[in-house]
Amino acid sequence: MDTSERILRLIESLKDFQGNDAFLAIVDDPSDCLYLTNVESSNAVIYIDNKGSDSTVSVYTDNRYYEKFSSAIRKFSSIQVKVAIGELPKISCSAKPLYIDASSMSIARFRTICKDASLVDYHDIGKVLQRLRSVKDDLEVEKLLTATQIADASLLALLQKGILGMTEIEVQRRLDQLLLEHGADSPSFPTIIASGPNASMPHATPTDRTIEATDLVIIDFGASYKGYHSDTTRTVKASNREFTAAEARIIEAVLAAHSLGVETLKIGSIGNEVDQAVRDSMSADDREHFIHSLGHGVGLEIHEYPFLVPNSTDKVEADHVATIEPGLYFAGKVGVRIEDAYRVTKNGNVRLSSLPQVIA
Ligand SMILES: [Mn+2]
Repeated sequence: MDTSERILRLIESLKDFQGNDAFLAIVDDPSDCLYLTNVESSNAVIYIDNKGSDSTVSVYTDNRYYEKFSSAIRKFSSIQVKVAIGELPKISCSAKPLYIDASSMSIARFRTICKDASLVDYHDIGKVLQRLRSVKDDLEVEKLLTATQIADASLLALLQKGILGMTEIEVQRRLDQLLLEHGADSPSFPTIIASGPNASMPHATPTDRTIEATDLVIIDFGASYKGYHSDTTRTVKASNREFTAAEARIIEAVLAAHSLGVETLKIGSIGNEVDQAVRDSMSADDREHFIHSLGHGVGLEIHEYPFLVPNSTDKVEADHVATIEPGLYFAGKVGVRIEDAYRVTKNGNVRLSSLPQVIA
């Protein structure tokens, strides 16, 4: 999809938002601006001034990005967009409803923009933007798939050389290096390497602990590629040995929970229901050891709509891409997590990674 089509789709969604076609929407979340313009920047504010079928769209940035935005926007086929530098224009908000993403815009910026901020009421369009971005077009899926393939190949290369005797930090650095060598722009997020007893902490930071032959090691990592993120977790043996009976039991339980999550992730399912179904499928004992939420959408941000977490009312739609990542953690002993991202299709969903879920 041409990115200018995305702006038009946003305008249509904003008209539906409150059934009002006169509004001023201001978008300043960096991922939203990237989504709408295809330009990565640290300073962009998009004004959409709408009245009926008449839309004036302006991107405000600074000299560092002016040329990039101008050339991206020259290619727009379906809408006129103006690029400008300098101070953000002040607006009077009495004429039209003001639409902003309240979780993105700072109070400082709000006060800069609004002539009389103390009198201004606003309407939060955060969810409108999140939902628009959550449905991935083919180009986006392609980038997510490439990011995932880079991650797959990097993990296999890491494990081929082995990780026994290295510290967690050394493994983290090597995997990050492999991600770059395989074509990632950067890791998606700080790579998690949690070995042995450290693996019972779901978001452990890598330490200088040396990986031992009897360890299970949680590797949670991803590649960022052209703005899109992959997110995968595997729990691997540090040496060439059989799983112990206790490890095998935990892995089977996590795999069963994962499969149940995959079955439940389909068009029309609700975030909290997917999470709850997985929790309900576990034994009462295991349930105590599943200490985080089930999954999340992934795209321009590593965690985005739809959230598969308790209390989430997010509704799963076709072409959502979301992770399923159940885990079981036994404090000070062991942890197992298996995570993959799935694209929701009309027949269910399709896994993006081609790594085996348990690496023998
Ligand atoms: Mn994740």
